[in-house]
Amino acid sequence: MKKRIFAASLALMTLIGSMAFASGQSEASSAADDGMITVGYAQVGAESDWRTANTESFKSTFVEANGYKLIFDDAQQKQENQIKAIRNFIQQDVDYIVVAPVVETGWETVLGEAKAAGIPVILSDRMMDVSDPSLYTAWVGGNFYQEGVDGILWLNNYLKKIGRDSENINCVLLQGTIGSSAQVGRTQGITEGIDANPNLTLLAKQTGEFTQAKGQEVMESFLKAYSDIDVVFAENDNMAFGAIDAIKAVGKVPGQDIIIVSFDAVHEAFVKMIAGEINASVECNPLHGPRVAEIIQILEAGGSVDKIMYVVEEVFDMFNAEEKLPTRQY
Ligand code: GYE
Repeated sequence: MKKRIFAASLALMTLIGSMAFASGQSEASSAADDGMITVGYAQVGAESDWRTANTESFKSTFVEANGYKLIFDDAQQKQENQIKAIRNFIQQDVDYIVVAPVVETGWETVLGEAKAAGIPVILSDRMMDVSDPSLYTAWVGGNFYQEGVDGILWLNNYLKKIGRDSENINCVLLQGTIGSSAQVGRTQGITEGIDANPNLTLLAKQTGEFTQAKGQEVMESFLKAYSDIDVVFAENDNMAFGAIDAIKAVGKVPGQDIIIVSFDAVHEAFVKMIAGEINASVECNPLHGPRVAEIIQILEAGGSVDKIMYVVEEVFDMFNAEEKLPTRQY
């Protein structure tokens, strides 16, 4: 359903109507309009369980039965692929473009092209850092900085609980894709929290690209370099899964010898919290399909939406994982 085309055809019909042969034209124009809203989704990739749940949320929401045609593009974690996808969406004259941007910067040109074509852009999950906020209509996602802060709060409380709050505690940090807002926000929250507690030391930080394989590889190198790691922060669960394997491989017990705090709180993280291998996972909700659909419905009805919408999130840990697991949707 193309509003712009519809408006143009209305104008044309009025003109033609005044020339006294309107009816045939109006039938032709409604036949060309199938009533569907076409949405192009430029997805990051398939790097994690979180991402899989996010893709599934879009694919199950934007279905024909709900009045949508979804054009889905997997950018394989590459910004240039996302830029190409957005240009394709513009060329196909979609009604809405949705982007989960791989990184925050470098979007001005392509969003300018979408704006010039009159196609609203909705950001979901990760943020863009653009000088002109009118380049996108709205953003919905998690508060990544707050998630980092919450991870540190959890650790500080836990250290107190187990009587280690006056010990020197050595931390390492497995970061997400550098320059992605999930990485930027979580890293800031975590490193500020480490700096604020004189007992916590950050030995090293390095990206594990949000994948299990890279998380394992980086954790292996941390374990080679440092014999006295007390805590690993993994900026997503999948990197924590990789870290668990690396920790086991050197004969240590994940969750006991090395405390693991991760992010996302996907299903498998609950299984690992119940097993005591992950100590805590800070929730990041991936089910943005219905949220974006709601934004689109409001815009279709001529309403306006908040520019920035944060999803409320919780922290789960080894103490409540078993009780909470049955309530989880991803
Ligand atoms: O934490 C990670 C995924 O942007 C919030 O991306 C998302 C992050 C999520 O790959 O698992």
